[in-house]
Amino acid sequence: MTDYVTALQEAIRFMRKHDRFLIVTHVNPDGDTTSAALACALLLEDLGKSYCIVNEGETPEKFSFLPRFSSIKDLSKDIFTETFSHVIAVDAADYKRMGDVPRLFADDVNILNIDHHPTNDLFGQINVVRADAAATVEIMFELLKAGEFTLNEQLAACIYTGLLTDTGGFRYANTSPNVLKIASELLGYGIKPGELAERCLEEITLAHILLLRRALQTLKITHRKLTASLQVTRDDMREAGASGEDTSGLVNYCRNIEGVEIGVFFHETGENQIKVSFRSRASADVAQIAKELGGGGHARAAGCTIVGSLAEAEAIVFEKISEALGVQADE
Ligand SMILES: [Mn+2]
Repeated sequence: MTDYVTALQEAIRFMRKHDRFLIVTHVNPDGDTTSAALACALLLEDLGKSYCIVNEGETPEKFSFLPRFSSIKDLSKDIFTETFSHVIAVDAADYKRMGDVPRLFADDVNILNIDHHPTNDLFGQINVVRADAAATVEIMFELLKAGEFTLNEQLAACIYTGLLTDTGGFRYANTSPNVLKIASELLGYGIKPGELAERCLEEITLAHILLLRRALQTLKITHRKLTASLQVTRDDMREAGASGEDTSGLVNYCRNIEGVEIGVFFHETGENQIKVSFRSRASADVAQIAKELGGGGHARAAGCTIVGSLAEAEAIVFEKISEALGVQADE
């Protein structure tokens, strides 16, 4: 058996053996981590186990159609009276990605780490990590098969949603034969692909558009037109009535410009705190750039947080991009 198949078996043993679990999604949760957590919850229910799903903050309302969504807790708002010895982390590339949630961990904690990020540092006691999986839900599907769980419409909706969001609607380079094979099987369980795509990918909030209007005023084309970037300040967020969720997708406008290799989005999330999102088109490894700045991700999509002003963050990021592309920012 390969290490991966062995790890899947260990994960199933872990879920069968213990009774109560903490399922953790990553900070700024997306469709994949949320869907993977809910799929995990459904599998645990199937085994007669109890669980608590926690994110360090809010989980986007747009995923509220998913089964058990209302059971996801917000560490910053909800009250917790217990600690957990058995933790399942989904779609978190490293320990830091769980944010403040580890404060709920017991001293004797055992972590099952299920993830598909190439930058995953194997922080669990059990690590089910496959970097060539398109999404963590793809691994959840393999776990479900390996454990001989029964697939149903609710599980199918979770897994399909994670695939849909992490492949950008089956468009990104990670859309493998396996992804489409799984999607095809899931459609046999009565889920509605048009409705799911509408909810996850098409529908945008008014705040998002108002924020885009402001962000576009900051558009910068640098590095011989190979880089495009946008910025959003806390004032922009306030005036657009936007929450963090409304910034999602803004970075794609940069990357989508003809000829641009790297798209960058700078988001001032606090005093001297800048969240930076990267997207690349074909060759630049933005995971490497993000990792050098204390973040992580995938070759085509990555992110990090920089301490400093917007201007300082821009200078640091542009320098890293110059090194990666071999082109000065002002050329
Ligand atoms: Mn993912």
